[in-house]
Amino acid sequence: PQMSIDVVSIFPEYLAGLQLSLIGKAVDRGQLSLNVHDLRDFTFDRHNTVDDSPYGGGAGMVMKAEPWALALEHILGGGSGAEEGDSLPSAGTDDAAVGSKPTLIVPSPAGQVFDQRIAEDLAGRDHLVFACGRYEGIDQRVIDWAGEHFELLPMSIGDYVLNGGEVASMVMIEAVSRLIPGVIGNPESLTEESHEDGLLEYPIYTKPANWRGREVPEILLSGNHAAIARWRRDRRLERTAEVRPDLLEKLDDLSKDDRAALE
Ligand code: 6GU
Repeated sequence: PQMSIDVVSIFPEYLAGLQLSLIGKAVDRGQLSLNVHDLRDFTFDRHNTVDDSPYGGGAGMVMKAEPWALALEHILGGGSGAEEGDSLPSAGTDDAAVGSKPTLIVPSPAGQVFDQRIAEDLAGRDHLVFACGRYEGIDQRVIDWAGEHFELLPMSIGDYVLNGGEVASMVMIEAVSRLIPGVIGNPESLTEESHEDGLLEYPIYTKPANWRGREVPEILLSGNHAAIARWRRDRRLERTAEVRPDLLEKLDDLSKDDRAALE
C-alpha cells in the first residue's frame, strides 16, 4: 500500500465508519492499509484499566502511560506480530528500513490547527499513527517517550472542545486519504476545490433549468466557456469576501479582473 494508517482508541467501533465509501475502497484496492487498535488490548488487569486520577489533583482522569507505550510498541513492530483485533494486512511496518520515523498524530485542542496544507504534507508520508485520547488527556511521559520513536504532531481540528480524539482523527484521516494519488476518482476535482487555492467554491446547479420558478443563471446555459469561467471566479471571490475575508487577505496574486470583481 501507498500508506499505512494505525489508530489507537478505547472506542475502536467509532472508527468503523472509515471502512465506508472512498477510504474503504482504497483499503480494498490495497492503496491504503488501515488498522484500528483497541487500547484495552494492552492492559492486563481484570478491569482493563486505561485511566487514573491526576497527580497534583484536579477534575477528571488521565490516561495511563503503559497501555499507550505497549500499543505504540506493537505498532512499531515490537515483535509480537499481528493479533486479534488487527485488520489485515499488516501490524508493524518497516519504517525503520527506510530510515524515517512514522508520524504520531495526537489529537488535542492544544495542538496546531489542522488545515489543507497539513493534509497535503501528511498525504506524502508512508505511516501515520493516530493516538486518540479521552478524558483529560494522556500522561505526558509516554508522549515524550513516543517523541523518540515517532515524529510527534499534536493536532487540533479547530477552536472548540470534543470529548476525545476519535472524531478529530476521522476528520484528519478523511482529509488526508482523499489526497493519496489514485484514491479519489477524478484528480481534477481535487485541484478545483476550496482551500486548495484559498477561495471558496462557486455555486453549482443541475437539471431542471427551472426549479419551482427558480432559474439557473443564464450564463451557465450559454456555452461560452471563457465567460462561464470568469462568472464562476467572480462568484468565488464574492463568496470568499463575504464569508471568509481572512482567506482573501492571504491571497497575493489577484488579477486586475479579480480586483474589479471585488469592487
Ligand atoms: Cl483534535 N481533540 C479534542 N479532544 N478536541 C478538539 C480537537 C481535538 N480539536 C478541536 N477540539
